[in-house]
Amino acid sequence: MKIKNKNQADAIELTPDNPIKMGINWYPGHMARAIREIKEKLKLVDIVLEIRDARAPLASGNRAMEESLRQKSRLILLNKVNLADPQIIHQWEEWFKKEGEPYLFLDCFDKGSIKKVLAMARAIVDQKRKDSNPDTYVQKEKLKMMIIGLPNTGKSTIINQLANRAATKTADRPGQTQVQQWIVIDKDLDLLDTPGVMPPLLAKEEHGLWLSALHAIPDDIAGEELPAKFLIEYLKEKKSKEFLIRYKLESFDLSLEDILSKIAVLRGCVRQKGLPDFERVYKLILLDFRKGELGKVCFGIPPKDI
Ligand SMILES: Nc1nc2c(ncn2[C@@H]2O[C@H](COP(=O)(O)OP(=O)(O)OP(=O)(O)O)[C@@H](O)[C@H]2O)c(=O)[nH]1
Ligand SMILES: [Mg+2]
Repeated sequence: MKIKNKNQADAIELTPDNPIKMGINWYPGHMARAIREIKEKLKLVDIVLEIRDARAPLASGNRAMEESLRQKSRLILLNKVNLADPQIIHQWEEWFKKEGEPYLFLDCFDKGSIKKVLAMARAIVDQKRKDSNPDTYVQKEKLKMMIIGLPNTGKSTIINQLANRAATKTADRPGQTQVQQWIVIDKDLDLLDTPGVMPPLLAKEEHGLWLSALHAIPDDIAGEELPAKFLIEYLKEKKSKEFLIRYKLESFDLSLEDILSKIAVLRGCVRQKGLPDFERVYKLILLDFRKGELGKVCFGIPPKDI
């Protein structure tokens, strides 16, 4: 696996012996059903909050939903911005502005951001009503919102933050929410939580690696080795200081194998006879990365030609 430029979608050179060539894909039958059920409920809601991961602003979208969503008011929420690289996020903000699509980068545990979500959603719904009925428009008090997005992007957590209580279950793994659930916040706000859904086919094969690293795709789909190796190459290229410090590495010039061996020794990941236990190292890297211990990241820069 060779990485040319980590900020670009075509970063990884695919080789015949690279299983990514087969495509990391996670689209079990229940997801097709979940997408169908989301589409059925669209007519019941005033606005869709589409939750993405701020660390992969396009790759964590869902092309399979685009056509249906075009008919609805939509607010794209790029969640977990506290784990994302601020410099690249700045470029994405410019890109979203140009696209003219309402969006907000947020850390949903921040109360101010959550208030902003509600204000933005209300403003979008009101504006649409005003535009379609300029003469008879009256502000709508009751708002119904559907929350959709890839698995593990923080949909249920955002609902709980909006509700200010544990109204729905959350977990730090994909696939927690299995069925749709209406949550009544107060007399003026109903929210529909939905199971996380993946697109049937990823736009780029590399997105499978990114989404596995971010844990939108479960580890038993992609395995841990490829996402962990991808992350090491990414962090080397990015010259992540946090990565060097965390694993006490003396330079970015070390080979992948040397880095894995050094981490194995440092963290005591050794089998009998002193052989390194790389499986444990892969797990450990993914765990550290997902907690934000390896620095702030963003996979992919905005496309130039759109
Ligand atoms: N750092 C950080 N973590 C977050 C944020 N939002 C959610 N999380 C964490 O992300 C994990 C997934 O949250 P959920 O709300 O269960 O995600 P979901 O999208 O409902 O997942 P599914 O139901 O599996 O589709 C949990 O461990 C949350 O604590 C955020 O803004 N920042
Ligand atoms: Mg959920």
